[in-house]
Amino acid sequence: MKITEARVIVTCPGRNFVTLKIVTDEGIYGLGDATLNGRELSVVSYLQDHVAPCLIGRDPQQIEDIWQYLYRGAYWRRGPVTMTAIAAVDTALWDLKGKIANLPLYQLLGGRSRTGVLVYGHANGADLSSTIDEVGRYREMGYKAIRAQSGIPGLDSTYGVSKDRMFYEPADNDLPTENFWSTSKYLDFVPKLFEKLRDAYGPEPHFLHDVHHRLTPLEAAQLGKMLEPYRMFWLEDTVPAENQEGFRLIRQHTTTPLAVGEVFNTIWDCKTLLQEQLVDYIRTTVVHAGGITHLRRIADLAGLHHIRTGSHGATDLSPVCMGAALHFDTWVPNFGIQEYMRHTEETDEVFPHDYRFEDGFLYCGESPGHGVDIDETLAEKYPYQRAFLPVNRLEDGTMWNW
Ligand code: GCO
Ligand code: MG
Repeated sequence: MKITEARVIVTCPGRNFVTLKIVTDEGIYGLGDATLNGRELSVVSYLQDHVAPCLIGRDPQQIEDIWQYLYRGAYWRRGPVTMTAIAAVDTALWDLKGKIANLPLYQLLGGRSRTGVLVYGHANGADLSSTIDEVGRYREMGYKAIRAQSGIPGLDSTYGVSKDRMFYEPADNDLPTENFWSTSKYLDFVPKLFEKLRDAYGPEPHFLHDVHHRLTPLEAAQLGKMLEPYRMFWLEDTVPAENQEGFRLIRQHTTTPLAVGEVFNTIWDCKTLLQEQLVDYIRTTVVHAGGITHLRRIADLAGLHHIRTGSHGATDLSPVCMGAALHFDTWVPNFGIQEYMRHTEETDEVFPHDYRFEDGFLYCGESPGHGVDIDETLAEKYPYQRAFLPVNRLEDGTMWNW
Protein backbone atom coordinates (compact mmCIF):
# COMPACT_ATOMS: atom_id res chain seq x y z
CA MET A 1 0.00 0.00 0.00
CA LYS A 2 1.23 3.49 -0.88
CA ILE A 3 0.25 7.04 -0.03
CA THR A 4 -1.01 8.75 -3.19
CA GLU A 5 -2.25 12.06 -1.80
CA ALA A 6 -2.05 14.21 1.34
CA ARG A 7 -4.83 16.78 1.04
CA VAL A 8 -5.32 19.73 3.39
CA ILE A 9 -8.93 20.80 3.90
CA VAL A 10 -9.76 24.15 5.51
CA THR A 11 -13.31 24.82 6.64
CA CYS A 12 -15.05 27.31 8.94
CA PRO A 13 -18.41 25.99 10.17
CA GLY A 14 -18.51 28.63 12.95
CA ARG A 15 -14.75 28.49 13.48
CA ASN A 16 -11.71 27.44 11.46
CA PHE A 17 -10.61 23.84 11.25
CA VAL A 18 -7.72 22.38 9.28
CA THR A 19 -7.88 18.68 8.41
CA LEU A 20 -5.33 16.44 6.71
CA LYS A 21 -6.65 13.60 4.56
CA ILE A 22 -4.09 10.95 3.63
CA VAL A 23 -5.29 8.86 0.68
CA THR A 24 -3.80 5.52 -0.49
CA ASP A 25 -3.64 3.64 -3.76
CA GLU A 26 -6.14 1.16 -2.31
CA GLY A 27 -8.74 3.89 -1.87
CA ILE A 28 -8.81 3.92 1.94
CA TYR A 29 -7.89 7.13 3.72
CA GLY A 30 -7.12 8.48 7.17
CA LEU A 31 -7.89 11.86 8.77
CA GLY A 32 -5.88 14.02 11.16
CA ASP A 33 -6.73 17.33 12.83
CA ALA A 34 -4.22 20.13 12.09
CA THR A 35 -5.97 23.10 13.72
CA LEU A 36 -3.86 25.72 15.51
CA ASN A 37 -6.27 28.40 16.72
CA GLY A 38 -5.46 31.86 15.33
CA ARG A 39 -2.44 30.54 13.37
CA GLU A 40 -4.27 28.06 11.12
CA LEU A 41 -2.73 28.92 7.76
CA SER A 42 0.85 28.45 8.97
CA VAL A 43 0.10 24.75 9.50
CA VAL A 44 -1.66 24.58 6.12
CA SER A 45 1.51 25.83 4.44
CA TYR A 46 3.78 23.59 6.54
CA LEU A 47 1.76 20.56 5.47
CA GLN A 48 1.16 21.51 1.84
CA ASP A 49 4.56 22.95 1.02
CA HIS A 50 6.91 20.93 3.20
CA VAL A 51 5.30 17.66 4.32
CA ALA A 52 2.88 16.40 1.66
CA PRO A 53 5.54 16.03 -1.09
CA CYS A 54 7.63 13.80 1.24
CA LEU A 55 4.70 11.48 1.98
CA ILE A 56 3.76 10.50 -1.57
CA GLY A 57 4.78 6.93 -2.38
CA ARG A 58 5.48 5.95 1.26
CA ASP A 59 4.00 2.94 3.03
CA PRO A 60 1.33 4.43 5.36
CA GLN A 61 1.81 1.57 7.82
CA GLN A 62 5.27 2.84 8.84
CA ILE A 63 3.88 5.25 11.44
CA GLU A 64 6.95 5.34 13.66
CA ASP A 65 9.40 5.81 10.81
CA ILE A 66 7.32 8.60 9.27
CA TRP A 67 7.06 10.31 12.69
CA GLN A 68 10.85 10.17 13.17
CA TYR A 69 11.40 11.30 9.58
CA LEU A 70 9.28 14.41 10.11
CA TYR A 71 10.68 15.18 13.59
CA ARG A 72 14.39 14.40 13.23
CA GLY A 73 14.54 14.97 9.51
CA ALA A 74 13.27 18.55 9.61
CA TYR A 75 16.38 19.70 11.50
CA TRP A 76 14.15 22.42 13.09
CA ARG A 77 12.54 20.51 15.89
CA ARG A 78 9.52 21.16 18.11
CA GLY A 79 7.27 24.23 18.21
CA PRO A 80 3.47 24.37 17.81
CA VAL A 81 3.39 24.64 14.01
CA THR A 82 5.77 21.73 13.38
CA MET A 83 4.24 19.50 16.05
CA THR A 84 0.65 20.19 14.92
CA ALA A 85 1.63 19.26 11.36
CA ILE A 86 3.33 16.06 12.58
CA ALA A 87 0.29 15.30 14.74
CA ALA A 88 -2.01 15.59 11.73
CA VAL A 89 0.05 13.08 9.76
CA ASP A 90 0.36 10.74 12.74
CA THR A 91 -3.36 10.81 13.56
CA ALA A 92 -4.29 10.18 9.92
CA LEU A 93 -1.90 7.21 9.81
CA TRP A 94 -3.30 5.66 13.02
CA ASP A 95 -6.78 6.12 11.55
CA LEU A 96 -5.63 4.37 8.39
CA LYS A 97 -4.01 1.53 10.32
CA GLY A 98 -7.26 0.96 12.15
CA LYS A 99 -9.12 0.81 8.86
CA ILE A 100 -6.54 -1.61 7.41
CA ALA A 101 -6.78 -3.85 10.48
CA ASN A 102 -10.54 -3.34 10.70
CA LEU A 103 -10.14 -2.41 14.37
CA PRO A 104 -11.03 0.67 16.43
CA LEU A 105 -7.93 2.68 17.32
CA TYR A 106 -8.03 1.85 21.05
CA GLN A 107 -7.56 -1.82 20.15
CA LEU A 108 -4.34 -1.03 18.29
CA LEU A 109 -3.02 0.78 21.36
CA GLY A 110 -3.54 -2.22 23.63
CA GLY A 111 -7.27 -2.41 24.26
CA ARG A 112 -9.75 -0.98 26.67
CA SER A 113 -8.73 0.18 30.17
CA ARG A 114 -12.17 1.58 31.03
CA THR A 115 -15.77 1.53 29.88
CA GLY A 116 -16.22 5.30 29.40
CA VAL A 117 -14.22 8.51 29.45
CA LEU A 118 -15.00 10.93 32.29
CA VAL A 119 -15.37 14.43 30.84
CA TYR A 120 -15.73 17.93 32.24
CA GLY A 121 -17.97 20.58 30.74
CA HIS A 122 -17.76 24.37 30.89
CA ALA A 123 -20.16 26.37 33.05
CA ASN A 124 -19.65 30.10 32.47
CA GLY A 125 -21.59 32.99 33.94
CA ALA A 126 -21.37 36.77 33.84
CA ASP A 127 -21.54 36.93 37.66
CA LEU A 128 -21.63 34.75 40.76
CA SER A 129 -25.32 33.85 40.69
CA SER A 130 -25.49 33.08 36.96
CA THR A 131 -22.37 30.90 37.25
CA ILE A 132 -23.95 28.97 40.13
CA ASP A 133 -27.10 28.47 38.00
CA GLU A 134 -25.07 27.40 35.00
CA VAL A 135 -23.23 24.76 37.07
CA GLY A 136 -26.70 23.48 38.02
CA ARG A 137 -27.62 23.16 34.34
CA TYR A 138 -24.51 21.08 33.72
CA ARG A 139 -25.44 18.87 36.69
CA GLU A 140 -28.86 18.37 35.10
CA MET A 141 -27.21 17.40 31.81
CA GLY A 142 -25.40 14.65 33.72
CA TYR A 143 -21.90 16.10 34.05
CA LYS A 144 -19.95 14.74 37.03
CA ALA A 145 -17.12 17.24 36.55
CA ILE A 146 -17.66 20.92 35.77
CA ARG A 147 -15.27 23.77 35.09
CA ALA A 148 -16.62 27.05 36.49
CA GLN A 149 -15.53 30.46 35.14
CA SER A 150 -17.26 33.65 36.17
CA GLY A 151 -17.15 37.32 35.28
CA ILE A 152 -15.07 39.16 37.88
CA PRO A 153 -16.67 42.19 39.58
CA GLY A 154 -14.98 45.34 38.29
CA LEU A 155 -13.63 43.75 35.08
CA ASP A 156 -15.46 44.26 31.76
CA SER A 157 -14.59 40.91 30.26
CA THR A 158 -13.10 37.73 31.62
CA TYR A 159 -11.42 34.74 30.02
CA GLY A 160 -13.74 31.78 29.58
CA VAL A 161 -16.95 33.79 29.89
CA SER A 162 -18.46 34.13 26.46
CA LYS A 163 -20.00 37.44 25.47
CA ASP A 164 -22.84 35.89 23.50
CA ARG A 165 -23.75 33.23 26.07
CA MET A 166 -22.64 30.50 23.70
CA PHE A 167 -21.66 27.34 25.54
CA TYR A 168 -18.26 27.59 23.94
CA GLU A 169 -15.84 30.40 23.34
CA PRO A 170 -15.73 31.19 19.62
CA ALA A 171 -12.55 32.48 18.03
CA ASP A 172 -12.64 36.19 18.51
CA ASN A 173 -12.35 38.77 15.72
CA ASP A 174 -10.74 39.67 12.42
CA LEU A 175 -8.16 41.47 14.57
CA PRO A 176 -7.45 40.62 18.22
CA THR A 177 -9.70 42.35 20.74
CA GLU A 178 -8.24 43.53 24.06
CA ASN A 179 -9.25 42.32 27.51
CA PHE A 180 -8.24 43.85 30.84
CA TRP A 181 -7.06 42.02 33.90
CA SER A 182 -6.64 42.69 37.61
CA THR A 183 -5.01 40.02 39.75
CA SER A 184 -6.25 41.52 43.00
CA LYS A 185 -9.90 41.65 41.85
CA TYR A 186 -9.60 38.07 40.63
CA LEU A 187 -7.96 36.66 43.78
CA ASP A 188 -10.57 38.35 45.91
CA PHE A 189 -13.45 36.79 43.98
CA VAL A 190 -12.55 33.22 42.97
CA PRO A 191 -12.48 31.60 46.45
CA LYS A 192 -15.99 33.03 47.07
CA LEU A 193 -17.21 31.40 43.87
CA PHE A 194 -16.09 27.93 44.92
CA GLU A 195 -17.32 28.40 48.48
CA LYS A 196 -20.79 29.16 47.09
CA LEU A 197 -20.61 26.27 44.63
CA ARG A 198 -19.82 23.78 47.42
CA ASP A 199 -22.63 25.29 49.52
CA ALA A 200 -25.05 24.92 46.61
CA TYR A 201 -24.12 21.46 45.30
CA GLY A 202 -22.44 19.64 48.20
CA PRO A 203 -19.31 17.47 48.19
CA GLU A 204 -20.03 15.28 45.17
CA PRO A 205 -19.40 17.21 41.91
CA HIS A 206 -15.84 17.64 40.71
CA PHE A 207 -15.03 21.33 40.25
CA LEU A 208 -12.29 22.64 37.98
CA HIS A 209 -11.04 26.13 37.25
CA ASP A 210 -8.74 27.60 34.59
CA VAL A 211 -6.54 30.59 35.50
CA HIS A 212 -5.23 30.89 31.93
CA HIS A 213 -1.65 31.77 32.85
CA ARG A 214 -2.57 35.01 34.64
CA LEU A 215 -0.69 34.67 37.97
CA THR A 216 2.86 34.58 39.31
CA PRO A 217 4.00 31.44 41.17
CA LEU A 218 3.50 33.10 44.56
CA GLU A 219 -0.01 34.31 43.65
CA ALA A 220 -0.78 30.82 42.34
CA ALA A 221 0.34 29.35 45.67
CA GLN A 222 -1.94 31.80 47.50
CA LEU A 223 -4.93 30.90 45.32
CA GLY A 224 -4.26 27.17 45.68
CA LYS A 225 -4.22 27.53 49.49
CA MET A 226 -7.42 29.59 49.52
CA LEU A 227 -9.18 26.93 47.41
CA GLU A 228 -8.10 23.94 49.53
CA PRO A 229 -11.30 23.85 51.63
CA TYR A 230 -13.38 23.39 48.44
CA ARG A 231 -11.51 20.28 47.27
CA MET A 232 -10.93 21.21 43.63
CA PHE A 233 -10.45 18.48 41.02
CA TRP A 234 -7.82 20.81 39.54
CA LEU A 235 -6.56 24.33 39.16
CA GLU A 236 -5.36 24.81 35.59
CA ASP A 237 -2.58 26.89 34.03
CA THR A 238 -1.98 29.13 37.03
CA VAL A 239 1.22 30.56 35.53
CA PRO A 240 2.91 30.55 32.13
CA ALA A 241 4.95 27.34 32.11
CA GLU A 242 8.03 28.18 30.06
CA ASN A 243 9.86 28.16 33.38
CA GLN A 244 9.02 24.67 34.61
CA GLU A 245 11.07 25.12 37.81
CA GLY A 246 8.67 27.92 38.85
CA PHE A 247 6.12 25.24 39.76
CA ARG A 248 8.31 24.13 42.70
CA LEU A 249 7.24 27.22 44.59
CA ILE A 250 3.52 26.62 43.94
CA ARG A 251 3.82 22.97 44.85
CA GLN A 252 5.55 23.64 48.20
CA HIS A 253 2.64 25.72 49.40
CA THR A 254 -0.59 24.07 48.31
CA THR A 255 -2.27 20.68 48.06
CA THR A 256 -4.78 21.87 45.45
CA PRO A 257 -4.18 19.60 42.42
CA LEU A 258 -2.50 21.33 39.49
CA ALA A 259 -3.07 20.86 35.76
CA VAL A 260 -0.96 22.24 32.95
CA GLY A 261 0.05 21.64 29.36
CA GLU A 262 -2.57 22.55 26.75
CA VAL A 263 0.00 24.70 24.92
CA PHE A 264 2.87 22.21 25.25
CA ASN A 265 3.94 20.44 22.10
CA THR A 266 6.61 17.94 23.19
CA ILE A 267 7.77 15.91 26.16
CA TRP A 268 10.60 18.44 26.59
CA ASP A 269 8.08 21.13 27.59
CA CYS A 270 7.05 19.09 30.62
CA LYS A 271 10.11 16.99 31.44
CA THR A 272 10.89 18.73 34.77
CA LEU A 273 7.22 19.12 35.67
CA LEU A 274 6.72 15.38 35.26
CA GLN A 275 9.98 14.09 36.70
CA GLU A 276 9.70 16.23 39.83
CA GLN A 277 5.96 15.54 40.12
CA LEU A 278 5.22 19.25 40.19
CA VAL A 279 1.73 18.82 38.67
CA ASP A 280 -1.05 16.26 38.91
CA TYR A 281 -2.57 16.34 35.43
CA ILE A 282 -0.90 16.80 32.05
CA ARG A 283 -3.11 18.48 29.43
CA THR A 284 -1.16 17.81 26.24
CA THR A 285 -3.37 16.79 23.31
CA VAL A 286 -3.24 14.61 20.23
CA VAL A 287 -3.36 17.61 17.86
CA HIS A 288 -0.78 19.90 19.46
CA ALA A 289 1.67 17.38 20.90
CA GLY A 290 2.77 15.31 17.93
CA GLY A 291 -0.15 12.90 17.62
CA ILE A 292 -0.84 9.58 19.29
CA THR A 293 2.77 8.46 18.86
CA HIS A 294 4.22 11.30 20.93
CA LEU A 295 1.34 11.75 23.39
CA ARG A 296 1.81 8.13 24.39
CA ARG A 297 5.42 8.88 25.38
CA ILE A 298 4.35 11.86 27.49
CA ALA A 299 1.65 9.81 29.21
CA ASP A 300 4.11 7.02 30.00
CA LEU A 301 6.60 9.42 31.60
CA ALA A 302 3.73 11.05 33.52
CA GLY A 303 2.55 7.66 34.75
CA LEU A 304 5.93 6.96 36.38
CA HIS A 305 5.37 10.02 38.56
CA HIS A 306 1.72 9.49 39.54
CA ILE A 307 0.53 12.10 37.05
CA ARG A 308 -2.63 11.48 35.08
CA THR A 309 -3.84 12.75 31.72
CA GLY A 310 -6.43 15.52 31.27
CA SER A 311 -6.32 16.39 27.60
CA HIS A 312 -7.32 19.77 26.25
CA GLY A 313 -10.64 19.52 24.39
CA ALA A 314 -11.81 23.06 23.64
CA THR A 315 -13.88 23.72 20.51
CA ASP A 316 -10.88 24.96 18.53
CA LEU A 317 -9.78 21.31 18.42
CA SER A 318 -11.85 19.58 15.74
CA PRO A 319 -14.03 16.48 16.17
CA VAL A 320 -11.20 14.56 14.44
CA CYS A 321 -8.97 15.36 17.42
CA MET A 322 -11.77 14.50 19.85
CA GLY A 323 -12.33 11.11 18.17
CA ALA A 324 -8.63 10.25 18.36
CA ALA A 325 -8.39 11.57 21.94
CA LEU A 326 -11.28 9.37 23.08
CA HIS A 327 -9.59 6.24 21.74
CA PHE A 328 -6.40 7.31 23.50
CA ASP A 329 -8.31 8.00 26.73
CA THR A 330 -10.07 4.63 26.51
CA TRP A 331 -6.68 2.92 26.44
CA VAL A 332 -4.24 5.07 28.48
CA PRO A 333 -3.69 3.44 31.91
CA ASN A 334 -3.09 6.73 33.79
CA PHE A 335 -6.18 8.50 32.47
CA GLY A 336 -7.56 11.34 34.59
CA ILE A 337 -10.25 13.27 32.73
CA GLN A 338 -11.01 14.67 29.26
CA GLU A 339 -12.15 18.24 28.54
CA TYR A 340 -15.35 18.35 26.47
CA MET A 341 -16.74 21.57 25.07
CA ARG A 342 -19.52 20.60 22.71
CA HIS A 343 -19.14 21.60 19.07
CA THR A 344 -21.93 23.40 17.21
CA GLU A 345 -24.39 21.48 15.01
CA GLU A 346 -22.74 22.91 11.86
CA THR A 347 -19.38 21.54 12.96
CA ASP A 348 -20.82 18.14 13.85
CA GLU A 349 -22.44 17.95 10.39
CA VAL A 350 -19.14 18.64 8.65
CA PHE A 351 -17.43 16.00 10.81
CA PRO A 352 -19.77 12.99 11.21
CA HIS A 353 -18.56 10.84 14.13
CA ASP A 354 -19.50 7.84 16.20
CA TYR A 355 -18.52 9.05 19.70
CA ARG A 356 -21.39 9.91 22.05
CA PHE A 357 -22.04 11.59 25.41
CA GLU A 358 -24.03 9.90 28.12
CA ASP A 359 -24.41 10.76 31.77
CA GLY A 360 -21.10 12.58 32.22
CA PHE A 361 -19.02 10.22 30.08
CA LEU A 362 -17.98 10.15 26.44
CA TYR A 363 -17.78 6.83 24.65
CA CYS A 364 -15.66 6.23 21.57
CA GLY A 365 -17.29 4.15 18.86
CA GLU A 366 -16.35 0.71 17.53
CA SER A 367 -15.86 1.65 13.90
CA PRO A 368 -12.36 1.08 12.47
CA GLY A 369 -9.83 3.87 13.10
CA HIS A 370 -10.85 6.89 15.20
CA GLY A 371 -14.41 6.96 13.89
CA VAL A 372 -14.54 10.56 12.58
CA ASP A 373 -15.08 11.49 8.93
CA ILE A 374 -15.35 14.73 6.96
CA ASP A 375 -18.09 15.75 4.54
CA GLU A 376 -15.93 17.61 2.02
CA THR A 377 -18.84 18.99 -0.02
CA LEU A 378 -20.34 20.55 3.08
CA ALA A 379 -16.91 21.72 4.27
CA GLU A 380 -16.53 23.72 1.05
CA LYS A 381 -19.58 25.78 1.93
CA TYR A 382 -17.73 27.30 4.90
CA PRO A 383 -14.64 29.15 3.63
CA TYR A 384 -11.80 30.20 5.95
CA GLN A 385 -12.35 33.39 7.94
CA ARG A 386 -9.44 35.08 9.63
CA ALA A 387 -9.93 35.04 13.39
CA PHE A 388 -7.68 35.74 16.35
CA LEU A 389 -7.77 34.97 20.03
CA PRO A 390 -8.05 38.14 22.16
CA VAL A 391 -5.05 39.68 23.90
CA ASN A 392 -4.89 40.75 27.51
CA ARG A 393 -3.57 43.86 29.32
CA LEU A 394 -3.29 44.95 32.92
CA GLU A 395 -5.47 47.91 33.84
CA ASP A 396 -2.52 50.30 33.34
CA GLY A 397 -2.08 49.04 29.77
CA THR A 398 0.82 46.63 30.31
CA MET A 399 0.60 43.59 27.99
CA TRP A 400 -0.24 40.50 30.01
CA ASN A 401 -0.65 36.78 29.38
CA TRP A 402 -3.55 35.47 27.36
C1 GCO B 1 -9.26 25.46 27.74
C2 GCO B 1 -8.48 26.48 27.01
C3 GCO B 1 -9.15 27.16 25.86
C4 GCO B 1 -8.12 27.97 25.10
C5 GCO B 1 -8.26 27.79 23.64
C6 GCO B 1 -7.13 28.47 22.90
O1 GCO B 1 -8.87 25.18 28.86
O2 GCO B 1 -10.20 24.94 27.18
O3 GCO B 1 -7.79 27.32 27.88
O4 GCO B 1 -10.26 27.91 26.25
O5 GCO B 1 -8.18 29.32 25.40
O6 GCO B 1 -8.31 26.43 23.36
O7 GCO B 1 -7.09 28.09 21.59
MG1 MG C 1 -7.16 26.05 29.54
